[in-house]
Amino acid sequence: MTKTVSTTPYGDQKPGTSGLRKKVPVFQQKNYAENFIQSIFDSLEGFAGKTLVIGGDGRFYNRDVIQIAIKMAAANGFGQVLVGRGGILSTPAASNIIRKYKAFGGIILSASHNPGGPTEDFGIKYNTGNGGPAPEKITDAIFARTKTIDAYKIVEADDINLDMEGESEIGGMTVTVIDPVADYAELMEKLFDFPAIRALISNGFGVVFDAMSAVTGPYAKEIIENRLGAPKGSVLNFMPLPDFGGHHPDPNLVHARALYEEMMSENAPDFGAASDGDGDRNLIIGKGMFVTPSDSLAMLAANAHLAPGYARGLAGIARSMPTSGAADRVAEKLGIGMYETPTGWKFFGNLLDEGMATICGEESAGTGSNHVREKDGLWAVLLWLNILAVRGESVAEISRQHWASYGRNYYSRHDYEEVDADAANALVAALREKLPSLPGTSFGALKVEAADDFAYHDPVDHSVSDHQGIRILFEGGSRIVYRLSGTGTSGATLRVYIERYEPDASRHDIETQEALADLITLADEIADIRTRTGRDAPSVIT
Ligand code: G16
Repeated sequence: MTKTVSTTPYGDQKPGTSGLRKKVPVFQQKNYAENFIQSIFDSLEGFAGKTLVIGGDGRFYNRDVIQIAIKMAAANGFGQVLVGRGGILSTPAASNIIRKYKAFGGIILSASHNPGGPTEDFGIKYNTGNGGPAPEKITDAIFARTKTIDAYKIVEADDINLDMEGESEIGGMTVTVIDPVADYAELMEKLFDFPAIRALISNGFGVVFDAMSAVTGPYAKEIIENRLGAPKGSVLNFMPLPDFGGHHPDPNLVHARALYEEMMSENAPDFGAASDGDGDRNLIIGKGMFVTPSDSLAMLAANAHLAPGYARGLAGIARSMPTSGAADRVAEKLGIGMYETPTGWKFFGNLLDEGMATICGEESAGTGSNHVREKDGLWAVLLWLNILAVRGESVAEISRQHWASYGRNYYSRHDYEEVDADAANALVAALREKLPSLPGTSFGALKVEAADDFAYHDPVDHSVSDHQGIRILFEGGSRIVYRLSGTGTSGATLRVYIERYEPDASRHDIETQEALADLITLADEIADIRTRTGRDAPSVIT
């Protein structure tokens, strides 16, 4: 039976860079999740009788909100829900399911790389029929609706058994519990040369993949161990846990430190990788060689034609603005389009749908292609393995050769997490005011060529997104970029992105922080970071 429940609005349901992310106790407030889900449905049109995909990264509160979302979908008139067994669907797998089964859209429950548990983070995001995150036009409409909502619809029914595959019916709607891995594994097998990767591994090439007790465990077990023949135990932390074992499922050099140390050790395997909470980010480390996400994008783009799915070449490459310019040099050499978008995978959607870009990437450990409309951690791992199998060289050799032919973009991101939001906003406002006075100014050997607040003009739908990050561009290709994160759940996170281009191959072996030292000092000086945030050093350096 469908009932309409009266509710009152919450004022804080503005979706950020990737959906609504809050602490679990916030989501547990009366009608909080229901209000947001109903606001999603109220912002969409024409879904009666259509299919909705629902799944999440298995974190604490996942199962509860899945049951709510199913009952609300039924009450709102969807014809079918496809839900992953156990409530599990990685973000890229959900994107694939939406596309493959021509669903109207999908609800993905995740707070990505943020920690999980009763007092940690949770999130809800809506993806459209192309499989990608809803564009700003829709997230703005959802937010507007959350501010006026006065009722939501839900059917009164027993919970669905999420642990058994098969069909059932709820309030006149069909619910199909599906295998979360099968369709995704099949897609990967189409894109990559599995026999070549299998041969590489059977010849003793060592692979280790850390699933960080998050969603990619079942996917990596099936693909890397079962289908590609890596020895049992190659996939670490493969059981998705509601609290990720108490860790941050964030595949960076801080939270995947153990993997990094293993890869830098004398007996390291040939290839180490990790993915995040919901399976869309990746970390790539060769024996003795960490590959930055920006470099990984450039190297994957330069070598993608070696994988069957990309044998015909790329139409174009897209990267978020703060991502290093390494990929731009590859696009230039290949004579293909290069697009610079704001942070947020949603901005790649139009470029992918229009066939303008084939591969996209972000400094925040996201890489992906037109095979789905989300970034895809395991996809990046498999493309690397395919390239390694064909080239027969190590990650370190491929990286060095890449720098020798294109030059090296030294790159680092410094994060100041959970700083006072007012202080962070004041810092950005002060920088904005300074912008007109900066061009032409010299700081030691560094001369400012241009300085602006990045605005994106979407070449497809002509929408404009302003205030996407402060850029200070120096002569010679160095850059400092400042922006506030849109994914945090408490206070503000200031991100400072620092980049220097080094064409000279004899200078490609400098430690990154050392290579960037003058820019790092200057970044603090120009924005007055220490004084304004009260912090002596960044909380995370990647
Ligand atoms: C999300 C977005 C990415 C973005 C990242 C960091 O990733 O999908 O496009 O680069 O957040 O955003 P911010 O710098 O605003 O924190 P994920 O993996 O968290 O879904």
